[in-house]
Amino acid sequence: MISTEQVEALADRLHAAEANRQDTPSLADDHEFGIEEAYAIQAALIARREVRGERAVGVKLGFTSKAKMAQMGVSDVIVGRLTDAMRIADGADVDLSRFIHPKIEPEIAYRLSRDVDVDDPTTDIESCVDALAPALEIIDSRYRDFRFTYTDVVADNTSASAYAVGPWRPLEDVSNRAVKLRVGNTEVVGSTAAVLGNPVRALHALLDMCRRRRIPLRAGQVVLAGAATAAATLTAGFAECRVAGIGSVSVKGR
Ligand code: OOG
Repeated sequence: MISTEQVEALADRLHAAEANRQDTPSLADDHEFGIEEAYAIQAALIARREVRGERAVGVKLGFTSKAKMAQMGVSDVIVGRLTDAMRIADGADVDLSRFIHPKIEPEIAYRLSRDVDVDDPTTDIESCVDALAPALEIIDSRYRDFRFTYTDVVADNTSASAYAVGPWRPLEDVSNRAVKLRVGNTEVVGSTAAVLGNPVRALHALLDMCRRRRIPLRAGQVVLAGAATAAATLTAGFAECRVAGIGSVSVKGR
């Protein structure tokens, strides 16, 4: 158990790591805290971003695929928050010096068409989305060597750092589409089925977590359903996520 003061102090530590692009050891090395407190640290981190003038624009899921679970040794779905400062336009340059050790992941994004009443047990989350798109997420753990525990990564806003969304399109079944992540000369191939069997299931997992963690979901927000493959190191040059039948989205590392 940690005190409210410690929650704030640990949020300061993660916030400074991000601001100074200087990694920090796992919080779990010298603090014992549970998942509730981890989400409290995450909320305190987001509050610091809001004080800086940033605005919540969506949420992201993590560890919705076995490849990611195996890569990071964590086996429970997690949720983090996206702000407007994390948004990169499709095709835009991304300055790599703003990160510590960025990695990139191919994803499916959903768009919320209305506010979601997370407290209503009859809420039909699928009826609250109106579009989907290919997406790229840049993760940049604030922890040294991406070494963290389940509670650490939740506290660190699930490594959220930046994201880009391709052209939105009407909803359709995307349960088994080939996914190609290209970063420079490296190519990683996977399937949307890696995301909980069907990315739409990520929406259901999200609703459940937002209910428990008091995270609001608002019209217009973006939901990143989680990586369909293991993450790749983000290097200078072209990076692209292409999903069969859905299209592509890219960024350019500089
Ligand atoms: C945590 C974030 C994982 C995903 O899509 O599974 C994630 C990390 O690996 O640093 O975003």
